Amino acid sequence: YKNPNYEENRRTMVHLFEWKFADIADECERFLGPMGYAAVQVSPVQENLIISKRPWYERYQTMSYKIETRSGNERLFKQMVRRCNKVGVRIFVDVILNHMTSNKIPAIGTGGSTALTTDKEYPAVPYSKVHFHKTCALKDYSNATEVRECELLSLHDLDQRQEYVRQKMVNFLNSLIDAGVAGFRIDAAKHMYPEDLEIIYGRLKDLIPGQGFPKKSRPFVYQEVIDLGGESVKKSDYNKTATVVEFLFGRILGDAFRGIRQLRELETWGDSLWGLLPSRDAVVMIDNHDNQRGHGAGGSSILTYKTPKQYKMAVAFMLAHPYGFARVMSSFDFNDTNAGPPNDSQENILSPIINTGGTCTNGWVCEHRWPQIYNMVAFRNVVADAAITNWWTNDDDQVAFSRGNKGFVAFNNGNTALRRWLTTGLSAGRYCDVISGMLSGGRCTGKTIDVNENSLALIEILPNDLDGVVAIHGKAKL
Ligand code: ARE
Ligand code: CA
Repeated sequence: YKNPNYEENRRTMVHLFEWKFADIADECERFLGPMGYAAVQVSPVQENLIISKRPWYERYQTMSYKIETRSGNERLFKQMVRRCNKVGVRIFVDVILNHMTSNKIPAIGTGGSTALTTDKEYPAVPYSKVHFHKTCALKDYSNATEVRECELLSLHDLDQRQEYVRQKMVNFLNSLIDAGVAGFRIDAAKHMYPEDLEIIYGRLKDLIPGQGFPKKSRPFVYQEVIDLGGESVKKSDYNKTATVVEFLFGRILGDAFRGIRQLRELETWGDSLWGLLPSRDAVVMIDNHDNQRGHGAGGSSILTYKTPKQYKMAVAFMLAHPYGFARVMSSFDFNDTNAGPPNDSQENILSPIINTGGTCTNGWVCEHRWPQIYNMVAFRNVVADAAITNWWTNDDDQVAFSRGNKGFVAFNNGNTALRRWLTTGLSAGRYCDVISGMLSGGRCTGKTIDVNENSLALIEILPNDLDGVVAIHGKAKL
């Protein structure tokens, strides 16, 4: 379950947080496919509890496995998957297997299902009291049994040791595979036993060949196990056959680009001495839907779209560096950390509106449409598996490196100018910096960088430049 099933020459997934299925399908066709994105993570598709004022987190309160949420119904879901697969963009679904909603108010779901949560009765699955662990509050993360069997955030905790429960989950996941999805984010995996999850994964179907997957392809699985160290449950308990979301990644890079650490420290980035999972086992991001708003883990280290200069540098570093399976976050704008996505007076989610320049409005941030980000998605595709070479640092907050002879990137996170001849690894010629602009119709809309016969180029990044990074690669040569 460690192969993301990406199409050749695609390497980056984007989380279109709270997007509607129809909008995702449009986005695959008009933007993600052409720009080289590999996959979309969609918000939970399983029916959720309707909570007043529609906070984003209602989608983590499951009512049933019916595909019906504010993002759309089963028909729209299937259409989206088909349309995205057709343009080479895979769909990963965020699935909640750990728990069901526990809210007491008359529990009504987005698909019209009801539940009697005080009795743990969910007739639309159906689950009843016997399918859950006994109620206890999860308080002590040093006690592994409590982490697995007590209630996370007082959400009723399903018992995945039971055949009946497993089979309901397997059926749900297999129905998504039938629709053509390529994998799953396992929400709250830390709160389920890895051996139970293994059994569930083992019963999943192969991906369906009809939508472009080679025979015998297994679903990609990335498990949410927040492990910043010091707890009883560890990420290393989960990476035997599937991948894990590496939360140290965004915290450390957040600190680095906030200036709490120095960029020069990143010379060994990705090595086990950082305490990171092996690269092939790790899904990585700068921020996610939780920690961009103070939920989950990472706290004040986490960078988000709200500090764009540093954020773009951190995302560029993630995409320039070979470590991990990269995920780009795509947000809606918020001030209230509970607020859900932009919606109309009927509480229908609004569609993003695309400006002529390609950016989004109508309440959506669309980081994935920021040129500095999507041009680095292309960079990652171009440099592919080339190793890091020519690491350079001023021994402070300026660093640069090549990806073999395919790409070169430099960062200035300090207060002094970077103006220096650096080895790029690239062949001689004139290149277009894909951060300040891009190659468009044979012309460069940003800075040009000349690489001489010795592969050297004069690299200049001033402290007050709009972006603290420059990047060139073999497919942006003039
Ligand atoms: C909401 C309310 C709660 C209320 C609950 C039930 O906020 O007050 O008790 O509803 O009525 C999301 C939101 C929650 C929300 C929940 C359900 O973040 O606020 O609760 O949806 O609507 C731990 C878990 C990790 C989890 C984080 C949030 O280990 O799995 O907490 N992350 C996932 C998702 C979330 C989602 C859920 C799980 C639940 O990504 O979006 O919650 O489905 C340390 C530990 C971590 C711990 C972290 C925070 O770092 O190492 O393990 O993460 O602290 O406690
Ligand atoms: Ca559990």
